[in-house]
Formats: sequence, C-alpha cells, structure tokens
Amino acid sequence: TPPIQPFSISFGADNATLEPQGQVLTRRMSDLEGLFADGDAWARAVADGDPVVYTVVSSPVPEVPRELPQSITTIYPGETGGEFWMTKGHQHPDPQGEIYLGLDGHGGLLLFDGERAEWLEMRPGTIGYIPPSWAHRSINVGDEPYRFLAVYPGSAGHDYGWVVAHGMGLRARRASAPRTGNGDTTH
Ligand code: PAN
Ligand code: ZN
Repeated sequence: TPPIQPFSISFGADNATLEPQGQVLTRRMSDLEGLFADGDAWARAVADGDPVVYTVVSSPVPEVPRELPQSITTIYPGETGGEFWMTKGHQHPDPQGEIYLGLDGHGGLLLFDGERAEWLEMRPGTIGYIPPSWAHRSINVGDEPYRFLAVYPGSAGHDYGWVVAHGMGLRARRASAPRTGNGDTTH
C-alpha cells in the first residue's frame, strides 16, 4: 500500500460522521454474544429486534504499519440485564498505545491488564490514554449517545478472543440495578 498523502477530515454536524469517510461498522446485540453477564437477557434482546448497540465510522486511513487510523464510535444508550451497553472490547496483539477523545455524552473507558481494572470517566473533551497491553472496552453510562474519537497505530491489530476468555475485571451497572457477583462498578 502506498503511504497516504496529507489530508484533513471534517466532523459531520452530529460528530458521528467523517468527511472523507472510510468503512462503517454496525454492531448489533447479536454480535455481543457471551459478553453480558445475563445471557438470558441478552438472548431476549436479540429476539426482540436485535438492536444496534454501537457503530464505528473509520477514516480512510488503512490499518497497515506506520499509518495512524482513526475512528468514531457511537454507543447508544441502553441496558441489558441491568448492564450498560458497551463495546465488545479487545486487546492489541502488537502492544501499542491508543488515544481516545470524548465527543458527546457520558461514557466510561474500562481498562484491564489481566489483574487490575481501571475506569476512566469520559466526557466531551476528555482525553483517555490506553497504555500498551491493556485490554479496553467503552461503556455508555448516560441517557444520550456516547461518542468518542479513537486514534491507534495501524499495525496494532485487534484481539477480541482475549476479552471473551478473561473478561474485563469490572461490569458497569446502574446503581439501582440488581447486583450479581463482585467487582461491579456503579453509576
Ligand atoms: C476503537 C474500537 C471501537 C469499537 O476504535 O475498535 O470503539 O470497539 P470494539 O473494537 O471493541 O468493538 C479501538 O479501540 N480501536 O483500537
Ligand atoms: Zn483499541
């Protein structure tokens, strides 16, 4: 792939689109199998319309070594089994840092290194830093869409299986929701 030439990107009026724009990924409830603690509630949500949980709009910069791709994730507000809607979460197989910038709404950036979980509150204007080797998941803890920009090395890669196998150390639930197990964080 030839290197990308210098260019700039504009946000759309709602911050959810880019111009120019690359691929758009849509994650529905059915794409999140095994991630919510309450599997029955997850199955009911899939049967009941299989809602879109989040979208990821990418810049036209390809995920190849030395390039620096960007994307905007929009997580819609919702809860399944009392757990806030969230991204799948992943680890970068080639461990490298990543930067998030909060754009709209109220979210959390959950980081897990296999032993320790960290929670960063994300608001518009918050820069969240993901150090190399920390798995990361984003969660909408508000009532509006939560939106953020991510910037990451094009060679980092994405490993989703690690999170399925190890979890993320914490789960995010509304304070009034029923609790199961230990290690929950509430909002
Ligand atoms: C982000 C994430 C995006 C969607 O761009 O890929 O928020 O989350 P999942 O990839 O976990 O479904 C990022 O961290 N890129 O590296
Ligand atoms: Zn990442």
